[in-house]
Amino acid sequence: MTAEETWRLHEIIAVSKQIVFFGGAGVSTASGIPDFRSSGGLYSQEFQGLSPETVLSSTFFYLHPELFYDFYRKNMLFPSARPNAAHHYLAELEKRDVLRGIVTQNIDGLHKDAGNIRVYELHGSVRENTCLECGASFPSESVLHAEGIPRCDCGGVIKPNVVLYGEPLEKYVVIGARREITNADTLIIAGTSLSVEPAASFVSDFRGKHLVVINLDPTPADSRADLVIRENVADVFAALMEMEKESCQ
Ligand code: CNA
Repeated sequence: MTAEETWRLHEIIAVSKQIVFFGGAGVSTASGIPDFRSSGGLYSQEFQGLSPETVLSSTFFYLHPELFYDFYRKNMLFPSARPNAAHHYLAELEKRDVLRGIVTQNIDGLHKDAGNIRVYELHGSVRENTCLECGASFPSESVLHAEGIPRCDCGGVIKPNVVLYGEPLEKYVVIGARREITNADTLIIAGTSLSVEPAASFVSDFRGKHLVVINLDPTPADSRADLVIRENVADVFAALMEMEKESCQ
């Protein structure tokens, strides 16, 4: 990343009062959680000849819960993952009251761990799990440490509150997320291929002044952006934090 890019991003953030961050799996790769579509991502692997999209579908969950959980525990739960510089920088922006909210496709809960409160988790969270029979709630540890299919005391199957392929997004989360994007003066899109719908299309609600894309690979939003940075998003925000610290001294 050039110093010019960091400076330009700093300038955009400095003149913005209503920033929204729209992120995806690439925000958490620096925390050790693989994404789907990068070369080392989950889509480059196969699970008993099945694609992750098939295994993570609602149909597969109900037809083959044991296989679903085998995949899910190995590939979607990362109990030791911690927020990286990108999560921490965004928590700082919310404290400064210039970040309206985070709209994320991630299910790892790391934005909340970093201290952000206004987080719209479009695809749910691995941290919340519900018994399909009685509605009781469970933490991710109950799923992680169960043998086979995790079950409630009532005998019901426990399901993670994540949006599986084939399931609709939560209406109230979508309404909140789209309202934030529509009212933002700056939208920062990062760590997402913008290929999962309907989430990806929400960025076209943006009517504000500055559109920034930070992503290792090209995205469909690049052509509309004022600033495109093709770097590791954690490195970008770490450099920005450093620059802002130095300029305060
Ligand atoms: P994706 O389709 O895998 O795309 C990730 C994008 O991020 C790619 O374009 C990469 O080039 C880019 N990228 C990867 N690492 C970095 C990095 N360090 N800095 C900058 N860019 C990077 O993932 P999307 O989020 O676009 O797809 C949405 C899916 C992925 C959602 O359904 C998620 O639930 C799902 N997912 C979430 C997690 C998580 O919660 N951490 C992990 C894996 C998949």
